[in-house]
Amino acid sequence: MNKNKELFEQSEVFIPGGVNSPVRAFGSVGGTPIFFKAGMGSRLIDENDKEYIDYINSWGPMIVGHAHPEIINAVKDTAEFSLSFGAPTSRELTMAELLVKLVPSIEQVRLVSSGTEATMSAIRVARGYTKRDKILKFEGCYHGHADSLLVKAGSGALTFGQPSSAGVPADTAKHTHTLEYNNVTALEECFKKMGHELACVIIEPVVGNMNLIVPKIAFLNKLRELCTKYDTVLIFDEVMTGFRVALGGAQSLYNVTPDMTTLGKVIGGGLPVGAFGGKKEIMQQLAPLGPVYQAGTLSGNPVAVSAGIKTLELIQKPNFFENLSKTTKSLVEGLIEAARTNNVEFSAQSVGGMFGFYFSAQPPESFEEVMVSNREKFNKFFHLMLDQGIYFGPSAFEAGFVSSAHSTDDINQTIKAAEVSFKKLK
Ligand code: KE4
Repeated sequence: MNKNKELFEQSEVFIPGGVNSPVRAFGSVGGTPIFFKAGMGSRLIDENDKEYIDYINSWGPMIVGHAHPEIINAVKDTAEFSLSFGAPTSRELTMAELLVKLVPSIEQVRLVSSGTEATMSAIRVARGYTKRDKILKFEGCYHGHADSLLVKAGSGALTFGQPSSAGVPADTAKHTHTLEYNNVTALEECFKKMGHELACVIIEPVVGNMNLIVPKIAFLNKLRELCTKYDTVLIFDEVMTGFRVALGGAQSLYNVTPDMTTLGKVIGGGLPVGAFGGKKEIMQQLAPLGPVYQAGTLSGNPVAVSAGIKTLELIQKPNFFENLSKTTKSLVEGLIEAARTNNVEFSAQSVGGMFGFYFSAQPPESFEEVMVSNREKFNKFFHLMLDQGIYFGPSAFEAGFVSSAHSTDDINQTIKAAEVSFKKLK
């Protein structure tokens, strides 16, 4: 009996859709979600004891691989002295100092328990600081599931073809304006029309939620220029790109300095940690100093922060990102070559430790272009690879992730499986 099927059917009785996050349900690729019971390094083991090479990495956090001994020990060493105090701890100070050191645009930072809390709080601070209500985001970008951000969102919201979610009052959504990503003209027109009304712009500086989309540098520069001109807070949502595309995040890659940054995923090392930070004068708006309220029972949780601190220590090792980028590039190049030799229309690209692949001749540069890539082929490829023990994200609208635990053998095994899959796809 396939335990995944059995567990999924039981889960559907007690949990909506059988999952605690929609993308996990395999809704857009079809088939039964895989229930995992263990991970180590680049590998996952499911409940049928089948082994997979993991390219989801828990959607980014597991950048040094699963069950890294030093992270497990850091968690154990902290947990044995209680799991939570609801009071300040020295570990939160260590984490804050680390984030300020590694992301120079962050002068002050507050820890929360998820990326959604980070972006939701950053928006509220920006609105409190500017005393403006309107916000601007980009179609296909996903910033978590706070009401004002579930407007033409990406990731699971896109996967299910519901870019704007039910349950979000029109009165809330009306303050959220959306533009096409990488469209400089639309940006200029929008600011000319409502720049002085915009509290903030929130953007994924490299998009990972409508598959991987790379920014045009002119677009990011124009965005920075306009936010400065109109006193609009520029928020880089680096929940996914932070400590994933480079040690200093996408802002260090493209040399564009935001006013605020949101973080998550890698900074928790697999445990629930998010963060938002930026200019001190903006962050001082926060209670207990200022009028913007924000709080959290488990914010800065010592056990979760210990996993994050250890992860951030490990990724600061010399050449960590050079090696991670090299491994990710070799995966992408191998996939492209395997598709080419089998005459399958395919493209792929990577930025640091994240990658995207598309059944279209070129990588998409906008939401519109993503929507025309061949989803049917993606879904077939996904399952052909899954059957061979290669676990890519179960959606054409997600990026993939490589860890420092992925070996040359893992990459070679993946490419071999891709050759078999492309042959069948032809
Ligand atoms: P969380 O609330 O899921 O921790 O973070 C929300 C978030 C915010 N900003 C960006 C750029 C993000 O990518 C995310 C979450 N990413 C998705 C993956 N596309 C999480 C996976 C899921 O929803 O299950």
